[in-house]
Amino acid sequence: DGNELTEISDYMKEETTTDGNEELHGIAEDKNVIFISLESLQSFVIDNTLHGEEVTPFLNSLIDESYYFENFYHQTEQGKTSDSEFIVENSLYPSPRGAVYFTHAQNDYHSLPEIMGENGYNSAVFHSNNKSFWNRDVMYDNIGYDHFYDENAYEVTDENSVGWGLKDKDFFKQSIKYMQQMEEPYYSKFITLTNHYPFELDEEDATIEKYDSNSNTLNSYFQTARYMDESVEEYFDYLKEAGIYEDSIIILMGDHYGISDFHKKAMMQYLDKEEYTDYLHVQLQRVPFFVHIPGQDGEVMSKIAGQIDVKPTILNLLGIDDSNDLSFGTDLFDEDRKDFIALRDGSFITDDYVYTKDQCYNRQSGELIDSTNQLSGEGEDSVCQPYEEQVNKELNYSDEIIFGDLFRFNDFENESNK
Ligand code: GP9
Ligand code: MN
Repeated sequence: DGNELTEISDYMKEETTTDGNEELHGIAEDKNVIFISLESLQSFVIDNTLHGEEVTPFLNSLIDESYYFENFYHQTEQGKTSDSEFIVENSLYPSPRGAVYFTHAQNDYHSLPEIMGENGYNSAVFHSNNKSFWNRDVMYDNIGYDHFYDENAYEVTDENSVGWGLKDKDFFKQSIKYMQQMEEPYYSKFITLTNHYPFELDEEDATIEKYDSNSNTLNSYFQTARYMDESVEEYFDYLKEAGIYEDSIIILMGDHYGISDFHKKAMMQYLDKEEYTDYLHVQLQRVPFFVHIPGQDGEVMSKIAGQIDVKPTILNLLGIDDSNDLSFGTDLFDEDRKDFIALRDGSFITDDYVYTKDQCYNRQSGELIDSTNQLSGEGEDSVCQPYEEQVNKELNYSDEIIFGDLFRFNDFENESNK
């Protein structure tokens, strides 16, 4: 039966259900939602330079006209891009191992495309890869996407592809004709590809010099990140030309890290750090998150945030009542928010602390406050400990929902779920 769900949904109502920011509630009502997944883009390149040049000039310029979240963390695990999609669509955590998109694609979910569909939205995903990669075709169908423009929808040639497939600039260019056919309002998700490990790029597409370090990966990363930045700029121009721009909110998000801790030395060199600490590693899990609403001024948002919060944030902007939803995230514009961001490995970030590998750090300074290994004697608890318990509880609850397919016991339409 669904008794397990009662405890979990009580927890969610208590901890994560908020009314949402009132001022912004419904501000994007009936507007199209264009979501752009920025492959492997980490925040450390945003507003940063290489050889005296901005790495991502276009995205940097967007900071002035968007809500830009500078302390936004990815929460993915082995399912990489598909995990980021899963988190955004469901406001649940991904699986501790494997990819939910493969292991639990047939579960009952109450996903973003489904909820938006109930509220008059058409939905589509645009991504030029084999449709069954990450089992996307099966999962998308289950969670209510109306259409998937996969590799077959694109003209892919030797000239217009590199690395994993169609170059991002060609991808966006070829997508516009499909968007113009979509009935408004729509929710469309675009998944970029060029800035993917091992960050290959044709010479003619490179507009910034490579970095010079012992890591070819990091050296090339800046070039493909710049290429992606330019592709997004071109896409914005297409949207303006097609008259779509003014009627749409555009959300951009990095899906997960691109540079692993295998490249410590090169990263330390680029960031000018003496040491690659576990604290630094957690801070490098920040990915860019932009919300662009036409007619709204920009603002840099410094509060901690994560992918888990995207779903309730979008629903609030659209004015869709999600009080019956079950999610672990909260509206990012609401002051009254849950006060931690959990990473899938149990590390977490709060306003004051960063916790990882049994160590509790001051978030601002990076100084080690205490380490569980050193604490001894009665009553001597880490300041991180209360959070540690709640983080583990929450991650376990999410696993229970997914592994037990618990949402099949919940009727999200029913008022009694409140
Ligand atoms: C593949 C693309 C990249 O379709 O989404 O996948 P990733 O390796 O980043 O999960
Ligand atoms: Mn990815």
